[in-house]
Amino acid sequence: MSLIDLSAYGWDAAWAASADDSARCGRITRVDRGECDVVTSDGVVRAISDSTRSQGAIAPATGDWVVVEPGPDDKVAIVRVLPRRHTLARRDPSEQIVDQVLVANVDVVAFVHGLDRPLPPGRLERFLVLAWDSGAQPVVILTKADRTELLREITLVVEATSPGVPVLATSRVDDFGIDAVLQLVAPRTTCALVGASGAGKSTLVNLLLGHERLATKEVRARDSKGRHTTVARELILLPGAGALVDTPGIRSVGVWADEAALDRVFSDVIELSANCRFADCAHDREPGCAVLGVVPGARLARYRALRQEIDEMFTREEERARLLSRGATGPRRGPRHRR
Ligand SMILES: Nc1nc2c(ncn2[C@@H]2O[C@H](COP(=O)(O)OP(=O)(O)O)[C@@H](O)[C@H]2O)c(=O)[nH]1
Ligand SMILES: [Mg+2]
Ligand SMILES: [Zn+2]
Repeated sequence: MSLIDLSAYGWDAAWAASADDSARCGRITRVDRGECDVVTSDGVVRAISDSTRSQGAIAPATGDWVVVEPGPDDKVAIVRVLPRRHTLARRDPSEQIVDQVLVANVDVVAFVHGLDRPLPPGRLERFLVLAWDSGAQPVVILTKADRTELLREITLVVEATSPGVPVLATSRVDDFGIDAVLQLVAPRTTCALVGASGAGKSTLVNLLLGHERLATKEVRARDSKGRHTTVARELILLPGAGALVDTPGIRSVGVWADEAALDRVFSDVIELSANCRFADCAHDREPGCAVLGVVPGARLARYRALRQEIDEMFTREEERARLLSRGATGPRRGPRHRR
């Protein structure tokens, strides 16, 4: 008799097929200090990553489905990470030349922003590139709607910056907009909340859970900066709905993505460029450019800068692949496609 129904966490026939019949499987709900919490059908167990046996290069991440075996003490050992579906990743802020998986097996990536502070469009675009690249559905959630009189205006600007991305607004006052957020977290799916510290992510989780389950802290009134209260990426099951992943504030958003993700974020540029006179138009000062003067210059400049960043990422990755081809381990992620 199992205590926990893993299908509520998204376990399905395809996951079962990718594991051994006899294997004991579970989902990582939290990673900290080199250990993980893994929810299995018998309950939550503490797990260590058995790096000698699991694929050396794959560090388990919150959201991963894993195979576990009995380990030392009362812990279990992670012996295999099942092949990931959609993965939210960024460029590793410390190593720079590799990606860092933030959340594995995610269906919806929600960028959360608090309306008590301005939203730099470049930051929104960077998050959206990562979100589109994950393969999950990107969403923008504007929290603290009670803190602005310009909700409609801001929403319109954000929508114009995020083609194809639903934009929701919420407030803890009267639970404004919470039902719409709940709709994003369908049963057996996983929704990750990402954004700056103090944006209101943990508050949102609490509102959705209907009780104070996570610690939130007052932001400093002086500058609206949040203090880091959420320290680990944590997967939480919403009764009757799906799973939410609360994350600590993300400061650096190094882009690690295919150009296709960039094209999604800047689909206005891509669509217009079909009418540029030259096929390789850089939308800089070329004659017959259909983008210049239509897309705001600042957005166009950010597009060019992100393109260059992605180009440099490929150069670094190709360099790394060359180095690795002489060594033992393979790349962490499948090959990417340069256009
Ligand atoms: N006025 C207002 N404050 C909010 C709202 N949601 C969150 N906050 C406050 O914003 C601060 C940061 O919230 P928290 O959920 O910890 O942010 P996190 O770092 O993204 O998890 C706390 O003081 C919350 O009480 C809201 O809808 N309206
Ligand atoms: Mg938090
Ligand atoms: Zn052009």
